[in-house]
Amino acid sequence: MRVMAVTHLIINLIEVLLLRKVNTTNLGILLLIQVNLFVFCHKTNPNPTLWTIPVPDLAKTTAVYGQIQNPREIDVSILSASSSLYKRVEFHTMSVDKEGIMRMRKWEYPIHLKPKETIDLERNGTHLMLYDKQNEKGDLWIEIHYSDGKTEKHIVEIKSL
Ligand SMILES: [Cu+2]
Repeated sequence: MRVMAVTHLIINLIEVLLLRKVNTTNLGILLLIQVNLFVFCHKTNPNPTLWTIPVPDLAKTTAVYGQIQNPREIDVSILSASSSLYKRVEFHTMSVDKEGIMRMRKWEYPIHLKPKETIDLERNGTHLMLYDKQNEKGDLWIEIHYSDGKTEKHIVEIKSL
């Protein structure tokens, strides 16, 4: 992503030079745009906060655990989630029914989060459910799409228990 931001900078500089519009204001604005781009490109969470366990190659679904946090000072909603290797991502909650059996229930979007609220995803508790495996190879990551337009990318760590 750093390479991408640098490429943007070079392309923009060439454009400005070709148009002979170089002055300090233009350069200042350009620099500001590039800094923003750079920050935007670095939204990937550096510390894996989500994890899963290895599943057999034939398995089409898997569950993901960990934490998803709203770092904002304001309310926000999760509108949807997507994954690199799976077609569909759902939030599931677990609850005990009248017969005393643990059941998974789909937590419908939008999922509301208060300021600084954290969703704990744990085994036998709320979790992410990934459906319809599309690819066998590659890193597993999940993108969370928020109501404020931001997308958060989480690399999912594979933990063997
Ligand atoms: Cu589930």
